[in-house]
Amino acid sequence: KYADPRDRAFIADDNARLSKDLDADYAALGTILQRRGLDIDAITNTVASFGVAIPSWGVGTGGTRFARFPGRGEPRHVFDKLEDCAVIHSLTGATPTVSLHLPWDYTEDMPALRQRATALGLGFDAVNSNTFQDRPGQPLSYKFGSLTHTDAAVRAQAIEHNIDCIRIGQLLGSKALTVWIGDGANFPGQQHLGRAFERYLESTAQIYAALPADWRMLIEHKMFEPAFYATVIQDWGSSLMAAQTLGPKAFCLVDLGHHAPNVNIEMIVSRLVHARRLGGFHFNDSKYGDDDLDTGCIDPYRLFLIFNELVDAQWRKAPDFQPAHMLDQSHNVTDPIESLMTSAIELQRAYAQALLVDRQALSDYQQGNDALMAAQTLKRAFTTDVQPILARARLQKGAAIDPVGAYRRSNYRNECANKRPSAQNFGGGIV
Ligand code: AOS
Ligand code: ZN
Ligand code: ZN
Ligand code: ZN
Repeated sequence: KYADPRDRAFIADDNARLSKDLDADYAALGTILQRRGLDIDAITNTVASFGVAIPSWGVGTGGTRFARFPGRGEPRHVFDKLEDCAVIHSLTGATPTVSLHLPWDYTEDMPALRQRATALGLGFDAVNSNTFQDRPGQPLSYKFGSLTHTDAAVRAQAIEHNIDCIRIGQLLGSKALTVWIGDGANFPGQQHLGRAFERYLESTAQIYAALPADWRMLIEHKMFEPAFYATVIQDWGSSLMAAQTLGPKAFCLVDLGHHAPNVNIEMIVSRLVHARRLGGFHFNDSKYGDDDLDTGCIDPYRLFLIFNELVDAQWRKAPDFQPAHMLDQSHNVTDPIESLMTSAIELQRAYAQALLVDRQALSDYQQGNDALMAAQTLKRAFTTDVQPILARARLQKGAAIDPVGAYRRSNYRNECANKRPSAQNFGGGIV
């Protein structure tokens, strides 16, 4: 039997089974935190205010470079994707926005898309341009690059597409453009490393010039893939140089999977905060490369350490600090809706844990070079089970205490399988 998981009454009904236990757990945790001088309700309210954007490409099965195994009832187009995003937000209360990818999400009637989003209680975060693949009928190919191509005509086409993305984003109420390019070289000598970067700066300057006053441009770096020898914007150094060259509306976007294994990402975050250029995140997790696994599924401590830097920046009132939170994942063996709900919650978990850090004590231990106690101060926060805080934050907002459980009970996926018979033409997701 199908029940609409966005229906408040359905969620309230589901919560009724669980609220008594939650009250007890919440009270117990409240007592523990009180002993540490922390007010649990204040933390719950702060966590409740956290939101992360759902990537439109994340609600379908992503696939790998080898194959894509479509799931049942996948979204057929951007309107279906919005419906799934609304389910995620209704059940978690943590995903009020959607990040679109163009042209994958292109529709003739953008105002209608915006209207539908508003009706569903959703807004739009950064729009992503796509010059890493050719679209059917496109005059010039990106096989050898886009914004950094040796041929000025290809660069012009890529610039034009990015400016189109800004125009479309404006129709949707979006306030940022995320630019990731696959440009680079597969062989030493294939490309002049310096000139390619110069061409990048020239091209992006033209995109930057088209940004509305209240917009940001987010530059996403990535170490490799598809360019396996040298990627033009391969690291945060190149990204920061580009942002600083372009101007105050350009910021760096950190996709967690875009670094070499073992790279200290929280340190990069700290540096970008210092430079006032931390623009936002593509959250995901990885063990090897750009794995795009569910956030927090491999290394939750690393995620916590990143949030520790973010909370520290808030605590210190770092200037120009308002990073966009977005997910960027590829779901191959799970129901994407379940993965995205779980990931949003993992972000809130890391945030809640970071809020528990005794910052004054940490600062004192750091000042006194007490390495052991400084490390323990972080560990103590990280090892606290904040589950009741997360569940209460959801309950307060009319979302589900147990989002995955409620989702499964609603039979939403089954309903989609009936309503969306041939979801074969789902766009994108392999990168
Ligand atoms: C590519 O590796 C990047 O993560 C981009 O953000 C990309 O646009 C997104 O993953 C969709 O493929
Ligand atoms: Zn990304
Ligand atoms: Zn990526
Ligand atoms: Zn990725």
